[in-house]
Amino acid sequence: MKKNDSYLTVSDAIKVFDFGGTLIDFRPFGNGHINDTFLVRFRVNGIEKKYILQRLNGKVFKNPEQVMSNIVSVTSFLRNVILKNGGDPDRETLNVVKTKDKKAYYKDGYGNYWRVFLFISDAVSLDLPEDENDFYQSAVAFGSFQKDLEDFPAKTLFETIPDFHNTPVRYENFLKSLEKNASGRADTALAEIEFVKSRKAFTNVLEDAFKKGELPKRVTHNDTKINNVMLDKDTREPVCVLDLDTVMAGYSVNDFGDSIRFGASTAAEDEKDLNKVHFDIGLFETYTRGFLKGCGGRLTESEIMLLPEGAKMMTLECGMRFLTDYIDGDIYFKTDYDDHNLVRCRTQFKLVEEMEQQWDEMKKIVAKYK
Ligand code: ADP
Ligand code: GN1
Ligand code: MG
Repeated sequence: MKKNDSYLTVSDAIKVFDFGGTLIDFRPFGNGHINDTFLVRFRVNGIEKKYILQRLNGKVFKNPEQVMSNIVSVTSFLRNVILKNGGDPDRETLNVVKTKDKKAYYKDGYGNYWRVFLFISDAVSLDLPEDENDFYQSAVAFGSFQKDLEDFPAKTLFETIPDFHNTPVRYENFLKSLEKNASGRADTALAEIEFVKSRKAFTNVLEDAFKKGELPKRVTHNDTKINNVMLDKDTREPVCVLDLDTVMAGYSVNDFGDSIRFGASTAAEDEKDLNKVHFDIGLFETYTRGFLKGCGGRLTESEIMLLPEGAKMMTLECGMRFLTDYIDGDIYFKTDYDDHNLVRCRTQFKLVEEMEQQWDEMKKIVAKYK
């Protein structure tokens, strides 16, 4: 956070919420690309209690009230499912801590939105799976998320970021950014721009399947990176799905696909050495197995057969979003250095290429699980 930003200080924001007890300390936390996240520690009756305080990214979320409304309704629904299953709802879903005047969030005088969740203890959020089982368990977690929200009416959710995973619309936006070239950087990304343009036809595949009735709209998470799930620190089994800002109606295959683009890679999303970046088909199969187990038979046969399309679509779309942001001048994703978004888009395109090379194999794998 820059010192001269017009922001309420974190310590002032903390005073607004109903923590009880005395503040021990707070510090920046996690590796999200969007919100500002802080770990806040309090002492309540001699016991240390941890919370997550977040300042929502107002550039990304134009209607924070709608974001919070979606989160409150989805987590209330999940609470009941967890209770029915004999689980611990304080740990297995996000829990909103209200402000002293009983609101789910606080809007400060600068227009920034703040919110607090109970901290999920004794659990880990990983930026890369440490072994295959971690990836498998994250798949079970996101699959179960589908199953647990099966009876939640998807239509009642606000579309908090319009066309978030509508790839043809993303493609049109990419062309508009290119036309504008606000950063003047388009010349430095000619090969990457060509890569996207030559895949225009593919961007329509899922929207077409939806129009043909082959792909239902369900409640989806829409940001299924492994660091958005918490695994138990000892058993490494799923505890809680986090980062519910983009819960909306969407395609299950995109939830599947976003995890693949991030976790079935042999390197980090921003690895500069492309020789280290490969699509790992073994991990693709591992995730397929875990996701479908978590879904518990809820996906239709045509959805299962479109899982490879979801993987390629989310990887291409995310690369295109990084490239668009690079051309726009880094206005959306947090970046640590000048070419960060360009580096990120290159890893995604490398993965897309390798998926294309192994397409028949991917299709064979999912067919085994129909
Ligand atoms: P962003 O949208 O910026 O990715 P997240 O909501 O994913 O923000 O939070 C960033 C990180 O903070 C997560 O990846 C996770 O490591 C950590 N985190 C978020 N909420 C919690 C929570 N309730 N308990 C423990 N850790 C959390
Ligand atoms: C953002 O917030 P975070 O870091 O979990 C982004 C995702 C991208 C991802 C790329 C709201 O996710 O869509 O896939 O970065 N979230 C939003 O790492 O745009
Ligand atoms: Mg996150």
